[in-house]
Amino acid sequence: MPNSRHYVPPKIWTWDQPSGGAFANINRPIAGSTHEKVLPVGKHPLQLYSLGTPNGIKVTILLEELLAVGCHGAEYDAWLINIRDGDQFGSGFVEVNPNSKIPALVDRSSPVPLRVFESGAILLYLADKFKAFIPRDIAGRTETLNWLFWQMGSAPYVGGGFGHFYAYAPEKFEYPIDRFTMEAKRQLDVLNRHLASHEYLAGDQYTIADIAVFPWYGGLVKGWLYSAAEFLAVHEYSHVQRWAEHVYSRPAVKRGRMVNRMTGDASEQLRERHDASDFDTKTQGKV
Ligand SMILES: N[C@@H](CCC(=O)N[C@@H](CS)C(=O)NCC(=O)O)C(=O)O
Repeated sequence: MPNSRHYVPPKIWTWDQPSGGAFANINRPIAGSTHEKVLPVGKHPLQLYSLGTPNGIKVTILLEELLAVGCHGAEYDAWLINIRDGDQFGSGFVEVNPNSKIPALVDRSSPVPLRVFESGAILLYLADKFKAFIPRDIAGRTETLNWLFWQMGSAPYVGGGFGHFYAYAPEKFEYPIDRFTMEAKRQLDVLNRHLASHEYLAGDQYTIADIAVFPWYGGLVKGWLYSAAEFLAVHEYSHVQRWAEHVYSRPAVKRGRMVNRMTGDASEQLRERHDASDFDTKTQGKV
């Protein structure tokens, strides 16, 4: 890789060299599929194609929460999309999500299957469909959507910005690390100030806003992301810590975090989920 201090951008950028760093092998400047691959379909109404990343587990946490409150229509098959192997560029996946990113959902409960992509859209779709984890009153719904969309717009600065340059880039560059650390800490402070006087993000009810925010910012303060807890001094965000602990105490959150997971403790990795009993019998240590 050329030294960034001496890099002069050419007139027109061309894709002619590996960019270096983690994920370089899957990064492409063009959309569309790279190979033919039909997606599998299981027995349940909802078919989820995903991976246990912060964006992926938002959806499995909500699905487990819905099942826990008795929404049987939320039964789902969760298929593994291994993004490091390029599964997101298979033709079947691209038909469900032209943006080639997990998570993607197909609702097959009506005669014409409905595709839903973008984790925020999936959370809102499921919450509306089952009338759960989203307040019915306009003020509560609006505040939930405020935080849901805040998360969708903010987290890319944490993942694609801070996490990329702090943990994944081929070298440590001070400029982007400074820039994105500043922004990640500012976002944590936004949450911390709000949670100082609110039990949950949208008020006194646990909603899809908490489910969207927890995997990213709960993950940061719990030290799960980028080995960055000390660097970001996450102990300073005591209200976020309190809230994250509270959200994580929910059994459905613990189950949702296990689905499609490929890293960490083997007993917490349920690579695919097709039945509620899979949590007891099909985790990595057991298969
Ligand atoms: N805004 C999207 C972001 C999804 C996303 O970035 N997914 C990542 C994994 S967390 C992915 O599939 N990356 C594969 C790739 O970039 O090729 C959402 O929230 O659904």
